[in-house]
Amino acid sequence: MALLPILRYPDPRLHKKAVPVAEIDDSIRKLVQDMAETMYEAPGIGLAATQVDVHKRVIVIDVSEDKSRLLTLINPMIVEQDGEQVCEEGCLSVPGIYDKVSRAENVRVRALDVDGKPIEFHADGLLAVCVQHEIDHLDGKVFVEHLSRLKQTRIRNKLEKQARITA
Ligand code: GNR
Ligand code: NI
Repeated sequence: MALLPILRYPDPRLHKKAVPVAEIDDSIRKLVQDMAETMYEAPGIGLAATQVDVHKRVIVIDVSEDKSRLLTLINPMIVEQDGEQVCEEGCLSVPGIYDKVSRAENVRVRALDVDGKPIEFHADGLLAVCVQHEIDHLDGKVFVEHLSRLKQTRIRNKLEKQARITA
């Protein structure tokens, strides 16, 4: 197991589009384990491979209270969605920034689990938000891109300044 470094906005690598996983081999299983460890340690409720600079369609999520329900989704897709909810979001790649984002309230998700078995489930509430947030990462999109250009510029300036101080 290993903790992986998390890319920070505005790193251009956060905008790469991840490719589907063709075969779930040992390297993918190791990636999933390391991503789960990294997510729990952060701590966060989700992590996309893009955030650890691996551009493959792999996400891990755990929205349970006691962090006992790891969900691994490989090649995830939303096959149905409806409704709208607004949630205050944060992101491990955009530390210290929280803002409201509007997303679908209900989603139907199709993916492979870590054994390569096809799974399909319904999600609402926070789990639905998290799945949409993570699939956005795989498509190279960070949650701040749902905000106004003005807010994006302010966030970018703030994090660039912070990076200069901590460097
Ligand atoms: O830990 C996280 N919390 C969170 C809160 C509200 C909406 C989305 C998230 S995902 C985030 C972890 C992360 O950055 N995943 O990509
Ligand atoms: Ni995120």
